[in-house]
Amino acid sequence: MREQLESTFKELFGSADGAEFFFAPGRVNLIGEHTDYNGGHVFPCALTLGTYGMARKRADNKLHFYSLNLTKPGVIEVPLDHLDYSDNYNWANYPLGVVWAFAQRGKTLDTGMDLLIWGNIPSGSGLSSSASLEVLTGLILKDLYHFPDLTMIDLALIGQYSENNFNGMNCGIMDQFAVAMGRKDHAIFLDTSDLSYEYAPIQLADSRIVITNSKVKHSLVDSKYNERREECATALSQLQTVTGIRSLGELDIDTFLQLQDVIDHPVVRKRARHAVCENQRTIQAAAALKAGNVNRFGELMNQSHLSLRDDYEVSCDEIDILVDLAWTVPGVIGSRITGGGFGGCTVSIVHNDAVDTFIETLGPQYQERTGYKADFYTVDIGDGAKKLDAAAAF
Ligand code: GAF
Repeated sequence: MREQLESTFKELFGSADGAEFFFAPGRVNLIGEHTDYNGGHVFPCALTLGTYGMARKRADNKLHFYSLNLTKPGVIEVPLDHLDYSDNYNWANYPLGVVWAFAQRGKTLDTGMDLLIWGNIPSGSGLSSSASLEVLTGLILKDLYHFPDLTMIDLALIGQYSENNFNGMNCGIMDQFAVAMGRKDHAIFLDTSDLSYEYAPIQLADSRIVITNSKVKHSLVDSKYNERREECATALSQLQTVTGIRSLGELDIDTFLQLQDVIDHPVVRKRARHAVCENQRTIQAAAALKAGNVNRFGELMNQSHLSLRDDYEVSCDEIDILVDLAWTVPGVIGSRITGGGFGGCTVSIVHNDAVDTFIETLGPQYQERTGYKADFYTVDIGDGAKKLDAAAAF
């Protein structure tokens, strides 16, 4: 792909002289879903799939964005003195939002930029193609415009800030953090209450991580996500009338069960129960992985799915079919929905010897029952966002 990026860059912007290459991964979350905006723990890892960017400063004040992923591409041009969201900018609202967020932090760009991107994260799959693009843009701006004081965690926070305030999706920090801070063959055990984290080696014995893309993305995902956040905020404020907690993540399960009646709406109570229990499951799952207990890890993944399906109600029929089928395959250690929900992907831990059977069982049966053709990725865990050296091949 490198050659194709170079030749397109030349074609669009005159020459490729002085342009640099960057990469930011996608992510998969192993467990700890919808806990990151509740001060809880998450356990994601960066993928080797991701977004590549080729970029160079311009002499004028124009930002040029171009994606090789679009079937009907075109250069999107935005002047630096009009950093406003526009539906016409489509995907370019993500990099544009990051330029805007840099300016909000006093890091104004002195000139424009040409940015060409290409990515291999399936879009709409819930594997964080938007966070990947945000952190990629942050890294490019840090490098090209010389902002050495910004750390990778700052870039994650800027990405989240731009997604919340420029793109209107009120996400937590998990995705941008995993994309910025990922480490090869490790998951990140992140406490979102204070951003302390630990790298956990992925010790899956004789098993692999398999992602199954349902190819389904239900509408209103962002608004339903924002609605869940509000429900958790309501639960918290009602609990705060009887306890001094600052987030749902501070509660253990017993304390929650004792206090839960203060939450007046049964649906809101269920949402909070998910947030509290999922956080505790994530802590237990990280400990199980550390102790080499992959089966326990799998059980916790399965429980996580049930909670996301029944209490948090962010699954959907197609995803439930995939998970139910996965649970019937011998050698499947755990399987659950991953990411924000309402479609997207499942993540499963599958014994090496069972991977083929897993795909042969789920593929046709899922297609027969839903009409969709699932995609399967037996994934490797990679590093976080980085600048690529001049000779890097991809
Ligand atoms: C989406 C969000 F962007 C994350 O912040 C996180 O809340 C996740 O859904 C659910 O765990 O990916």
